[in-house]
Amino acid sequence: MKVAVVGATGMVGEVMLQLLAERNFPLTELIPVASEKSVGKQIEFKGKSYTVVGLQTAVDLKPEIAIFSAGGQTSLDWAPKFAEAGTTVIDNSSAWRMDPTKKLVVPEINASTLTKNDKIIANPNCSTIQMVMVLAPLHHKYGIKRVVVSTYQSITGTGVKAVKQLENEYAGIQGEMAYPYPIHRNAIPQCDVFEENDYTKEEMKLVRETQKIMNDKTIAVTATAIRIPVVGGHSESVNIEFLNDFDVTDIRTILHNTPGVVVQDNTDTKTYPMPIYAHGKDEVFVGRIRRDESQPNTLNMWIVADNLRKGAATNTIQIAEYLVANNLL
Ligand code: 11C
Repeated sequence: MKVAVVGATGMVGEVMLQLLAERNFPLTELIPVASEKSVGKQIEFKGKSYTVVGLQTAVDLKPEIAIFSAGGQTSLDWAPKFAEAGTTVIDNSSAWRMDPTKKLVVPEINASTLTKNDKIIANPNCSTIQMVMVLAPLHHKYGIKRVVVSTYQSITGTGVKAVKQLENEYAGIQGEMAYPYPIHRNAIPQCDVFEENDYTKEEMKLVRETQKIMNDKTIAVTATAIRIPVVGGHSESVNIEFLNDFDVTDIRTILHNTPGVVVQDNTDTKTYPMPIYAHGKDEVFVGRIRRDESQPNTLNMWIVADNLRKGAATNTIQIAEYLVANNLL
């Protein structure tokens, strides 16, 4: 199977390649693709060297799968061209997520909706993926009425430029800024740009993508997304109001039995999820599970995941694995 990785030299692209190798994805040919300035560069994959090619060359090679992580405009311009050539595109940008004709997939939740006709499949935003991984099994049992989420997001979500900004700030060097403010010793209450309603795009992704993935527009979500000087993963404080009363022990049991979710929750041993532990892992970690004593049927919890893994590359590769396993290419 020929697999193209579009954006192979980027931060997420590199993790994609790492995962394709780690998980022994059944590829026979890798086609690393990047923008014109990277064409001709060599990249290493499983001990072999590959030459980075341009987008048109990759389309012409007709890969079975093209994994995109190269920004929204590249996806809008090129995903249809790959699809027309018969390639199934799994797109990690926000370009196609809210298109009603495209599926927005977290494999553990809704991969079963995929068919051979889905030629462009959208991968959700990182902060949404880790949250719905926990919400979905609980919604199934108790029915979710409303979610209030505050995120504490890793600078890797912004990309290399942000990592460089933090390194420069540590070193006291004046350099290019990814954010409008210093990030070292700071918390910036703005992830991405503002929309007309004064929420950021990141906050609105948490609202809209959650409803689409969980296929339920009645779930009310409100979000505040914060950037913090952390690299290992995104953290989320999540307050969930259910339609029905619940049992906290049962909540822990449900999450314990959910594939891809790990419960780290013991106040006696000070056990709870943190980005330093989630870093480099594929699972979503949940802890600080406790009843909200201020109103009925409501729960608080803390969710952490590596935003470049389950939040991006892992979820994408899992979609590809599902397509292969179910003969959907
Ligand atoms: C962040 N969630 O942490 C973003 C990065 O829509 O795929 C991923 C943006 C996206 O800033």
